[in-house]
Amino acid sequence: MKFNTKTIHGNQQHDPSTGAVMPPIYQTSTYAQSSPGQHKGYEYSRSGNPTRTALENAIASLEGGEFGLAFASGLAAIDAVVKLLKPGDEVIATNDLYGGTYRLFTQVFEKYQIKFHFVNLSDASIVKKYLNKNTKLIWIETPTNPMLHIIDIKAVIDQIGNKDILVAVDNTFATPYLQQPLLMGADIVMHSATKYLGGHSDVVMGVLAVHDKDLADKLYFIQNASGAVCGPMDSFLVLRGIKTLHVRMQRHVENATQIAHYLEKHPKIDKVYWPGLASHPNHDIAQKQMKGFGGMLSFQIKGNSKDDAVKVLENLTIFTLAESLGGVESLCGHPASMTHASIPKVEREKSGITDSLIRLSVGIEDVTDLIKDLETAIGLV
Ligand code: P1T
Repeated sequence: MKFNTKTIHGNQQHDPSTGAVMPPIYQTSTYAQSSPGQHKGYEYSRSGNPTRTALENAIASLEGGEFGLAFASGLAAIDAVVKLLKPGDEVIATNDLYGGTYRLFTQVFEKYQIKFHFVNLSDASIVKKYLNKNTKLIWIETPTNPMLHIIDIKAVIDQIGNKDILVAVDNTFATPYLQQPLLMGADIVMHSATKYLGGHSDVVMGVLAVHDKDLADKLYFIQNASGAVCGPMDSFLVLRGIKTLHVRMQRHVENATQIAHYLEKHPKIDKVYWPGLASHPNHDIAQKQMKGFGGMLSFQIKGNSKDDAVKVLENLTIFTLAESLGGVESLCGHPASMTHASIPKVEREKSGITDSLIRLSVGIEDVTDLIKDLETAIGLV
C-alpha cells in the first residue's frame, strides 16, 4: 500500500460491531466482564481503549513499524522512552532540540542518575567520542527544533555497530510523509502528535512506533504502569487528522519553499534556516534522507536585534504569535523566550538560538497572503 493510501486505510478496519467507517469514540473508562478476567480484550481504559488502539495501529502503519503507542503528550512519550533506562545509563542526544525535551532530560532524569551528553549530531562521527559501555540510548531530533539542522540517521546508526544501544528519532518536524526512521534502522520513532499528525491545533498528544515486540512490550508496560495515556476523543481527533496528512504536508512544503526563497532574497534578512536551501549546511543529507524539506523555518533579521524580532512578531497578522507548530494555520514564535526558554542562554546561543531568531510554522493558507504578511511586518523594522 502506498503512503497516501496508508494515511487513510493503513491498519484500519470498520467498526466490527456496527460497520461505522470511522471508529467510534469509546468514551468509557471500563468494560464489562462476564466472569473475573473474562472480557473482550479491554478491561480498563488506561490499559487499552478501542479508539486509542485504532490510532496506535494507524501510527504503526504510517511509520512502517509493527507497534504504535499513544500518550497524553509528546513529552509523555519521551518520558516513557527514557524510563526504559536505569541509573548509571548514558544518553547521547542532539544539542539542538525542543526545549521541553532538554528540560525533561536535565531537570527530571538527571536526578535519577541518567547522564545526558548533548552533542552536535550533524557530525555523526562525534558519537564515537561519547560512546562507552553505559551508553544505552541515542536521541536524535531531525530536523531539529528550532535551528533545522539535519542529522544523518543512518550515519549515526553506523557509528554504534551492533552494540546494544537504542536509537530513537523525534520525527515531529518531518512526519512519516517526509521521512520514516524505522525503515532506516532506528528502533523507536517518536512524535509530538500535537503537531502535524493532529494537524489542527486542537489536541495535545504523543506517539511512539517500534518494530520489535519485546521493546513494544516494555514500552506498553511503562505506558500502563505510569499511566500518561491519551483519551478516546483525542485519539479520534488525531486519527482524523492523519487521514489528510499527505495532502497537508504537500502544501506545507510548497508554501515553506516559496517563503524560504522569499526571505533568503530579502535585504533585511540575514540568515534563513530551512533545509531545502542550497545554502543550508546539511542540504545534501536532507535531500538524501527526506522526501521534501518540511514546513518549518527559522530566520534572523539583519543587525541581530531582539527589538526588531519582537516588532516583526507583534506585527504579523496572518501568522499568529503562539507556541506549537504543524497546524493548518501559520504560526510564528520567538524560541529564546518561548519554546526554548528553559534552555540556559549560554547553551541556547551555542546552538544558534539568539534573541533575534524568529521561527515560522508555515501553514496551508494561500502563500501570497503569507508573503504579504511578512513583507508588511518586516518592512516596519
Ligand atoms: O508539546 P508536546 O506534545 O508534549 O511535545 C513536545 C515536543 C517534542 N518534540 C518536538 C520536536 C516538539 O516540537 C515538541 C513540542 N514543541 C512545541 C510545543 C514547540 O512549539 O516547539
